[in-house]
Amino acid sequence: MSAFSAIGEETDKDQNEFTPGLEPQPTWCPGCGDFGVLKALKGAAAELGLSPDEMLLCTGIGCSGKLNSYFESYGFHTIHGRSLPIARAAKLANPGLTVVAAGGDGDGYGIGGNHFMHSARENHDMTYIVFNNEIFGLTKGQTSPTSPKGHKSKTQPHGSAKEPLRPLSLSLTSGASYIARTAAVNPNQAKEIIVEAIEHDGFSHIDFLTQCPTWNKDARQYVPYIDIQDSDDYDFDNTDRREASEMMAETEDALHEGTVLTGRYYVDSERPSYGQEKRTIGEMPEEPLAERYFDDDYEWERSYDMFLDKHR
Ligand SMILES: Cc1ncc(C[n+]2csc(CCOP(=O)(O)OP(=O)(O)O)c2C)c(N)n1
Ligand code: SF4
Ligand SMILES: [Mg+2]
Repeated sequence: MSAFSAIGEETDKDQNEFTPGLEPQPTWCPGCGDFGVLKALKGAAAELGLSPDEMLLCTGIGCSGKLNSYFESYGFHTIHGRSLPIARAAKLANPGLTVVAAGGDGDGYGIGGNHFMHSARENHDMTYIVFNNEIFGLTKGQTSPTSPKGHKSKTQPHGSAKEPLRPLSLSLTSGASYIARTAAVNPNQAKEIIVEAIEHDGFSHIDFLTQCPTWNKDARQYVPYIDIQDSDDYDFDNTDRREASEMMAETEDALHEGTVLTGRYYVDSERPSYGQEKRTIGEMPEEPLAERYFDDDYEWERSYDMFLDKHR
């Protein structure tokens, strides 16, 4: 068993392609849910037949942000809350790349919340994984946007007086076209969801419940969970916006009452991604922008000259 298989067994040999040659030991604490995300992402990349040079993984800052140190692909460990704008720029410059952005609940729903909303609204073709452990892990357990009301921490010693943010509902109203919730305690479901999210052409958001046994002592908060697609109790059409919205609200209410629901909440395969919209109006390069540097025949358009021509 490698250092990366703390949760679940290694089943697919090809996953090892995504383990860095110079294998850095993860500095995550024993039992941390982040191992489950790494395991699921490696499994998904292998199942999709991707190779490390076809992928870009952009991460934010936090324990979650360390993901790309342990995942072999192109990587960009960005600044706090800023993985999405970097990921978007890379996707626009090189449309053939499979782009995954990842970060924590503080990173993505707090300081980076604005980027989350607008990346979803614009339907950029990428997968965004948010490690939701309901606290700031790296900085030692402060209250985060998803901490439940009443949650005690060093920053809220008498218990948080704030209602938590509702990530699934926010994602839907912002415009994400694939929305799912999974949990590190089930890397198999998580892997399947990541596969679907990467295959989806548009902005895919995965709210990934990850336990933090060090700073959020209720580390088994995500066990047991229910898969809404496998349960007869939840019959809804996840291509219908209104039904998806109701299912999300029920899920978000249930979480803090101790019932953990996971699954695919919304899938809109009809809506064109941002890249597709840009291609339609002739504003999207077919080849990676970087190739222009090697193309002797390429006629550079100077934006300053274009500006002058337009206003002469
Ligand atoms: C601009 C900026 N503000 C604050 C910090 C300090 N900081 C580092 S990680 C972090 C929060 C991490 O929480 P989360 O995003 O939930 O990730 P986790 O560690 O829980 O995976 C903060 C506030 C920072 N690095 N940069
Ligand atoms: S502090 Fe929490 S989130 Fe960070 S590595 Fe340890 S268990 Fe994981
Ligand atoms: Mg966190």
